[in-house]
Amino acid sequence: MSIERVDPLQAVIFDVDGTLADTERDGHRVAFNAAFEAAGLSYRWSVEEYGALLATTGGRRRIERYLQSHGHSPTEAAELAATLHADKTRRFVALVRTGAMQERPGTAELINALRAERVAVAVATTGTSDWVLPLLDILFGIDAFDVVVTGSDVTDLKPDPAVYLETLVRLDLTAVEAVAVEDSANGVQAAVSAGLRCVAVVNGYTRDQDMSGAVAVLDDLARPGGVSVLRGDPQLADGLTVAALRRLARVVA
Ligand code: XBP
Ligand code: MG
Repeated sequence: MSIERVDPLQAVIFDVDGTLADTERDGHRVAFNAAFEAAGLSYRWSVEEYGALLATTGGRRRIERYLQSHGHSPTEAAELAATLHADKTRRFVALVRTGAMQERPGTAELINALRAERVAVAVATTGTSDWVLPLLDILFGIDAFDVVVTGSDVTDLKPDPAVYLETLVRLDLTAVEAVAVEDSANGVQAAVSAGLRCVAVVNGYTRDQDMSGAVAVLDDLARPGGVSVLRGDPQLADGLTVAALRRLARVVA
C-alpha cells in the first residue's frame, strides 16, 4: 500500500499593501490627500503622520477616526468619510492604471514558482476590491490568483481574522495547510488569529512594529545577494522561496 505524501504547503496567502506592493506612502497617501483637496479640506497627511494613521486598517475607517479627532461629530465624520473614501478610491484606481504602483522585488517570481509547483496562490487584503483587482491584474495577471478576498468582502478588518478565514473557506483548506505573508503587525495578528503560520516581510512603515507570532521576519522577499533575516531560520537569507515556505509550513506554530 503506497502512502501518498501530502505536500504540507497547499497554499500561500499574500497580503497586498506593503507586501505584494509598496502602495502606502506614494500611492494611498497621495490619493487620500488629493481627495481632501478636491473636497476643499485643508487636511494633508504627511509621510510621517500617515505611518501612524496606518494603525487603523481600512481607508474609510482611517478617515473617519481622523475626522473625529479633528472636531467633526461622529455622524458628520461617518458621512464625510464615506464620500471622501469613494473619491480616494477612484483616484487610487487611476493611479494604479498609470502603472505607478510596482510589485515588491521577488513577488512575481515567487508567485510563478508556487504556481509551477501547483501550490495555490491567494490574496487576503483589507483594501477595497475596486482597486485591488486592477492592481493584481496589472502587476501579476489576475489569473495568477486562485482566490482573492478583499476588505469589500468581509465586515471585520485586520487584525480581525475574518479575511483569512474567508480565504481558507474559499480555498477549501484548513489553516495548517497554508502559510501567510504579511508586512504589518495588524496583518500578522489577523493571520495568526486565523491559525496560520505567518512570515512577516517588513517595509519602511512597519519595520519597528511588533511582529510577535510571525514564524520569521525578513526585510524583503528576495534580493540579489540575499535578504536580512530579522528573526527566524538563518537559511531564509536566501530569500522566501517555495522550498523555504515548505520548511516553514512544517514549523510548529
Ligand atoms: C492595508 C489597509 C488598507 C489600505 C488602504 O491593507 O489597511 O486600508 O491602507 O486601502 P492590507 P483602502 O495591508 O491588508 O492590504 O483605502 O481601500 O482601505
Ligand atoms: Mg499590509
